Amino acid sequence: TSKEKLKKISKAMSYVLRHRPDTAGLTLAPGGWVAITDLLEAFQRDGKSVSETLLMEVVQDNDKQRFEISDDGLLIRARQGHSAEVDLQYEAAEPPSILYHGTATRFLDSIRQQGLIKGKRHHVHMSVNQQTMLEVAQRHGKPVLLSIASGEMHAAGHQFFVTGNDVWLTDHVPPGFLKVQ
Ligand code: HQG
Repeated sequence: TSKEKLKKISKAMSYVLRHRPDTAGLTLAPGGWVAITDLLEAFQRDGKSVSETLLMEVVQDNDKQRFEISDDGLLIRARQGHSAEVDLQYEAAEPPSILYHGTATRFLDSIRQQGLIKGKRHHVHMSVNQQTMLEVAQRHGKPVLLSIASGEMHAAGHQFFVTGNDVWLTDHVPPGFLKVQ
């Protein structure tokens, strides 16, 4: 299957599983899960025919491993990036001492004042991988990398969560824990 086709389906899945399950007549169960058969039926109603094999190809080939299949193979969810109201049920975890966040230079003044805010998403997204974060940054403009004193934040009582694809999540990063690289 062509990369473009897989990407198009991945985007449609992200839209439903992260932001607007209602547009597909779906509800996210706790954890963000929906039945794979329900998702496939929703696509079919919408005139997009996606087979289960193709869906699995999207999940497996996905560059960022955005989607996760439940252990019993029946359910699917997006690992992170949601704006829809849902409890992803991630357990709090101790972060590495430094994490990175990629952003655009045009946001720096505001970030220096407010810190990193989650906006419409549930969390601020961070990673140990600087390259990944620079790629995220490029979506917004001239990229800049911020380092976050996540170890100090954790010691100060801030909660962190880690997803199955190594994205670290937290509610807010106050300016005092940030450094422009
Ligand atoms: C910035 C993608 C002004 C923040 C990626 C970012 C990621 C502020 C933008 C995931 C700010 C929000 C999330 C403040 C933060 N003032 N701007 N106080 N605080 N910002 O897209 O982190 O490909 O909601 O720096 O891989 O870019 O979709 O967040 O530039 O993991 O799977 O506001 O989305 O994943 O943008 O990206 P976003 P993000 P997918």
